[in-house]
Formats: sequence, structure tokens, C-alpha cells
Amino acid sequence: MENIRTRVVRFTDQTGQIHIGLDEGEVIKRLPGEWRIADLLRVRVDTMREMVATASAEIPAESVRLLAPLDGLTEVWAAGVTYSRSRDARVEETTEPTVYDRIYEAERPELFFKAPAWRVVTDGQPIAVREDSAINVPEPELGLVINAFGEIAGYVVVNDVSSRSIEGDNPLYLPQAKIYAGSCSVSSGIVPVWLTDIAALEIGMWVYRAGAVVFEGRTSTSSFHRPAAGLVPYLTSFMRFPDGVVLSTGTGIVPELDFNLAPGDTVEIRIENVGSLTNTVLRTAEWLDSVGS
Ligand code: DO4
Ligand code: MG
Repeated sequence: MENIRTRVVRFTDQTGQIHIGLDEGEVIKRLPGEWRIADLLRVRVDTMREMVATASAEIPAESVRLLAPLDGLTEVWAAGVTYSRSRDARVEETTEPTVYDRIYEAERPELFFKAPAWRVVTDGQPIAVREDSAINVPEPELGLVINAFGEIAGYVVVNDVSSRSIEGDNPLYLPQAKIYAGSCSVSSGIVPVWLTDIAALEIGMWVYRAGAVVFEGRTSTSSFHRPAAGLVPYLTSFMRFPDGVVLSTGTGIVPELDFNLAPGDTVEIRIENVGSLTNTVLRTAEWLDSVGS
């Protein structure tokens, strides 16, 4: 899988101060002033590109801690049933199959709120499964980073961790199946839109348990049922996102119903030319005790 190394990142330095910069592998070039990721998403892509080009002061990559690349008022939303595999899996798990068949064919996509910036975790931090859900799954998804003007500014890897049995019981439980502590993880760097093309990117996911791979799946963004960019106007035409928004584009990899994501598992997701995301799973109560929000 090919990978672009240049990514816009948010990090803490050795004094604990938060900065943003351009990660180029060995070094991170800091952006001037106290800019936040949100400031890059308040402007059009051409201005963002000029701002990113001013990155200069070099910091060794090993001396920083990367944070989730979202701050301010940025939100994460997600689309559902955008690949045939997702439609088939929902039809199998639900008490209401026609809802999913209809949304797959409908012009208007399924979009739902996932998390505010402050509730998002990143690479190396724990994710969580709810104690009141019998079947849980990780969902590896390409995230579109969209600015305040509705333009796609970059791409991230998203894990839309989901409580499959809660949604399966009744689709009206979707917010509880999708929005809870530790359910949203985003890779620690944003690949700027001008560096990659998302037409046919390979996506892979591996779940490790006690050192062994217990699930492995692959897909490609070329299998999208609808163009990812076509989802954006449904979100941005009817609401303002002054600090931008991440729109996760749905999963094309869903394990069989006999698979259950368990506390202690590690989930690794890779998207070609976008990045990787690795998280270990806790129960929500443990997650709330250790991470706290
Ligand atoms: O309707 C359920 C949500 C489906 C979803 O999250 C996905 O397809 O990725
Ligand atoms: Mg999803």
C-alpha cells in the first residue's frame, strides 16, 4: 500500500504546548503563531495551501506527541450504507431491512452526527465498546476534511466504532449505537487535498486478539455506491461549520455477525496514501476512567 508522508498535524511539544505543523517523516515543520487546525479550515483551500507553505521551524518528530487533528468547533459526521457490503450487513442484522435497502438506492444519503472535536481520539489512544451492546464492530472509513466553504481540504482515516446489536434492534437507536465515549477515532494527520486522489484507494483492516489476527478485510474506494464528494452538499448546504467538519464516508468492510469486537483487541486500519490508525479496545467504563471525556 502506497503512503504519502506529508500530513498536517496537531501536536504537543516537550513543554506541553499545542502547535500545528507539517509532518514530513523525520521532522515536523511548525506553522507560525498559534494557529489551530480550525484556522486552516476557516479559509478556502488556496489560502490554506499558502498557510501550510509557511511551515518552517523544524522539530524532531520523536520529540512531539501527535494529537487528533481536530480542534475548535470542528465536528465529525458520517455517512452510512455507501457500499453494498454495508447494505447487506445491515439487512442481515436488523429487524427493519427495507430501511437499509431503500437508503442504499435513494438519492438522499444517510448522514449522522458522530462526535465533536473534543471527543475524538487518535492513533495509539483507546477506543471503546459499550457494555450494553452484545455485538460491536470497528468500521474503517475514509474521512473528508471539509472547510467552512464546503470545499474538501484533505483526508483522514476514521474508525466509526459501532454497536451493531443496538442499531440492529431498532434503527431509531442509531444515535446510541454510534455516539458514545471512545466511538470515534481519527488518524493523527490530515493529507492535504492537493496531494492525493481518492478515486481508487485500497482500504484494509486487521483486528488482533492475543497476538493473532482474528479479522482481516479489504476494500477499495472504487467500490463506493455513490461518489464521496456528492455527499458533501447534503451536509454543508443546510448548516454552517465555521471551523470545518469531517465527513466519514461509510464502511465497505463489515465482519460476519459472529464476530464481536472485544475489550483488549487492537484494530489497525490502513488507507493507501491517507494513513493508518491503530487503537486498542476498552469497555466504556474503563475508557471513561482512563481517558475521561
Ligand atoms: O445505518 C447505519 C450506519 C451504517 C454505517 O455507519 C456505514 O455504512 O458505515
Ligand atoms: Mg460507518
